[in-house]
Amino acid sequence: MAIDYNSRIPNNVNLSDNRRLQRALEEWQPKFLDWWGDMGPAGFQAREAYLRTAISVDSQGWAHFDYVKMPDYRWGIFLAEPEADRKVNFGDHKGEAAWQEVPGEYRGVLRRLIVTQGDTEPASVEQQRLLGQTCPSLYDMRNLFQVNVEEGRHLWAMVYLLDAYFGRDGREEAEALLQRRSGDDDKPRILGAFNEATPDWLSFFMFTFFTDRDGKFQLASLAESGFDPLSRTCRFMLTEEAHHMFVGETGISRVIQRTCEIMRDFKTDDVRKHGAIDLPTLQKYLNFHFSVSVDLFGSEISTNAANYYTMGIKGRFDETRIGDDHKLTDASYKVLEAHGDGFREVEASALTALNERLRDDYVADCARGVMRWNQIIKRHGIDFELKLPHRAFHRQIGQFAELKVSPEGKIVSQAEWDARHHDWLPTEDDRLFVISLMKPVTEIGKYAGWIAPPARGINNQPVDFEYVRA
Ligand code: BYC
Repeated sequence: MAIDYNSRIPNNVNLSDNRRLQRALEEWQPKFLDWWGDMGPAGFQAREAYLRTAISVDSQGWAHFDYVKMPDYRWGIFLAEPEADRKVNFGDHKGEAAWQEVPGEYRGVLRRLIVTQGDTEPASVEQQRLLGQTCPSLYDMRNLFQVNVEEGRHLWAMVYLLDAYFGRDGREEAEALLQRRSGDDDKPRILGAFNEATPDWLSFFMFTFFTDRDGKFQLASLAESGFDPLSRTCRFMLTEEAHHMFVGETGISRVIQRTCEIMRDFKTDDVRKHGAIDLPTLQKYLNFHFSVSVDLFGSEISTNAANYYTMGIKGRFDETRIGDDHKLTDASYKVLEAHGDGFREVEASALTALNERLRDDYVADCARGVMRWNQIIKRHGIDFELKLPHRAFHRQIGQFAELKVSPEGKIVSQAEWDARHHDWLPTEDDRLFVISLMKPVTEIGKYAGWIAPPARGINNQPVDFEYVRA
């Protein structure tokens, strides 16, 4: 489906046929650009970056690469192709035709979910705002900007839904999405992880691996929605999300690669003095980012999640591939509960356990990535394994938030936590050390000493391509 690039807002939703919506979005556009100017990548707005833009939503058309100054990026509204005769595939309305309009009784709930999803997008741009100034290479700088402009587009995707389907309330929410600020005491972003700082590139790679992966699973569940415009929007967003996780996974792989090379070449574990990041520090960053990201799935037992499902608004990951009744009224699902100084599995209602089920899918996906990282370590003959911490470790949300739990999954006393948490989470010293490595490298084809160059460039370009130019 071709995208109309001639209008002020590129789109494939026939915006020019809907004057009211077009006006609402054209009024929001300059406010978005002001926000981008204030909160987007600091210091690089006039530079030309080699970015990918969608020119149509089919598999060939959306990967068009060219140099662009970020403020000139064509943010727009792109929905995946409609599926003929699509149905609501789960919950009380299973089998009914998918909704093209918001069902009146679900208006509030849907708006809330769309706002929560939308809020994460500008939040991540705000969190990453200063990273361009310490990039390890032009290749990495370009990847950062690609992620940033696409998060901006994901905000557009949610604002489109708010403006198109939620009238005045939707317009107010669209404004509020540009008012909240990541980490702000008075008007913070909605979800915890999006108020954490991303002060260095190690944090950025961990964020794009762990937190963008939450995006993958949340978007995939919303892509199952009976509200068809939400489903189509999320399906297209998922194609962009894949690149963000690639940036995270390969970013950490390259850090590990460099660390292992130094360990091997200098026959030492003390790689810090050679300007690399030691594996135990990587483990601590991993522990932190995994734990704040598993929080994003909400409480283990959630009536909200049960309601979203029963209403047909938010499904499971790969809902239509699961072989059950897609109603779950009598089904159960295993969840963990604290028992002694550890945990045991108990049966819970499958409906209220839906957050936990999605978290299970997420944890399994993370584990596959960690396994690939460990293969790099193994290939270097080094006896060290990165591990995902126990899911109850360092939680702020849900039933484990009250507990102190070690990464191995042992419930510990406050005193033991106080004595040991420096071994489990990055300390001030660790953070200062990582930040001390963050010196910008902007010469074409050069890479910072703490990270290996990528195996290949973007869009078949060489690794010494001028990915960002003056
Ligand atoms: N922080 O029943 P509960 C992405 C609130 S990432 C703060 O436990 P529920 C991206 C919850 O709102 C994907 N508050 O949870 C990645 C509720 O508040 P109220 C983002 C939290 O509702 C990288 C209360 O606690 N998309 O795209 O079942 C870069 C009890 O709720 C948190 C979505 O999240 C938290 N971590 O599920 C860029 C999808 N967790 O109602 C982008 C839309 C829970 O009592 N959101 N609370 O005031 C949802 O589906 C659900 O809102 C949640 C929570 C899964 C987040």
